[in-house]
Amino acid sequence: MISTPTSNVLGLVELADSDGLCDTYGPDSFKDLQHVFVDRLKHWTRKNDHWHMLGNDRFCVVLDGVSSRAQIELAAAKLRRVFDEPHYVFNKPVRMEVNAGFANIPEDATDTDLAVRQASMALRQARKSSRLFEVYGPQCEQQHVDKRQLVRELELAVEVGELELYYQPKMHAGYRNLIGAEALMRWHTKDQTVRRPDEFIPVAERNHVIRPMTWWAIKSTVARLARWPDHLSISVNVTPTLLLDDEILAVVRDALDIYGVKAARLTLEVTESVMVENQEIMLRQLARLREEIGVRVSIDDFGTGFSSLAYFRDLPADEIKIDKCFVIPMLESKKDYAIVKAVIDLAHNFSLKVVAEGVETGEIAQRLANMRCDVLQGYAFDAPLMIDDFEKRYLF
Ligand code: G
Ligand code: G
Ligand code: MN
Repeated sequence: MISTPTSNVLGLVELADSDGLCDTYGPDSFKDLQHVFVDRLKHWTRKNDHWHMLGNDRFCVVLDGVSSRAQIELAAAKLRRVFDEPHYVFNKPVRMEVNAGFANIPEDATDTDLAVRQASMALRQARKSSRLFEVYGPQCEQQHVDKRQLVRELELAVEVGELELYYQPKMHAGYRNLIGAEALMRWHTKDQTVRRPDEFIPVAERNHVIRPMTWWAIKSTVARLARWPDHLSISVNVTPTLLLDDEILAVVRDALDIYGVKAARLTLEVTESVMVENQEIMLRQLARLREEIGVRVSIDDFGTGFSSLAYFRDLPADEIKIDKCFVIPMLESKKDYAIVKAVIDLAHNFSLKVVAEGVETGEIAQRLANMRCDVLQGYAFDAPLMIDDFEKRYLF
């Protein structure tokens, strides 16, 4: 007897934009939608297919006897038909969009783990390009980290305490004594790697998770200040869009109250991009933080944005930080030197303190001091340090 090898395809189907549906229709109606989603998928499958749910919102199915691209397309066409019919919520039609990813299960496979991973990559690709489905192929591999996955990991990281603040010393330019530190976030992941902010802050900023992360950073900074001598201050980075959120006033005020820390010891660093969008609201919020609470405000990465000088006149800030891209080459590049000099003079004319970041050599430190720069930060003194190292070296 000749046995015809039957190969199979594994499919993952997901309800598109389930967050949006839940927001629009509320959790109860959304539960109904999820039931409809599963019912329709059951209707889509055939007798010999095996299916189960992966979590709440993913339907995983082994399509029996399907292997060629043409067969997958037929299955997908039926999937489209099944979901074409709107579902009615309170007499209003709701169109349920789905995305699907398919991958072949090799004949000699002992489990479906690989196929699930590949189908998942294909699904991600389909979601990204807003297509009904995608079949796994090399093009799916080129995807970077799944952003949603990263956001989920970050949420967890905040909860289980995988985030840490490193501290980089800020030195008085003239006397070279410690005046404080900048708190810089690091993520110590389960697999023992230390991830830098560039790897996760931009993603966090496009998601709600930046809020709990920043509130945590502010509280930790204030708690740290409570243990440090009174004359030291700490700067913490705040994503400009969080200024649009009134909660920041309460978070800062409560932290200072709880730990009994003087407001002026806390500096909030916001990037110059604050001046670009929603300028008025953000400036007003900075003014409130300074005037009502009394924290210091520092404009970070100064010189890299595109703001006009007009705002400078009424800038609710205490300090500006010259971006390291001007400081690092300032001795080789006349133009960068001129920018550094111009920024220092401009700031002083408006009674703002100036911090130079990216001070990598003693020579640059000396030149900046001669130019009357107020505060220095950079590898010439130290890189951002783990808290124990920082305190051992500078404090206790
Ligand atoms: O040390 P460094 O590579 O860590 O930091 C890179 C950039 O990441 C900094 O310029 C800073 O703007 C940003 N950053 C570091 N820590 C934080 C943080 O706690 N919150 C926000 N919003 N940005 C941070
Ligand atoms: O938020 P802000 O842009 O101020 O963060 C400072 C960034 O600059 C951090 O990523 C920090 O690790 C980095 N940094 C600090 N000192 C130096 C330095 O001397 N040289 C360089 N290249 N980077 C520095
Ligand atoms: Mn900063």
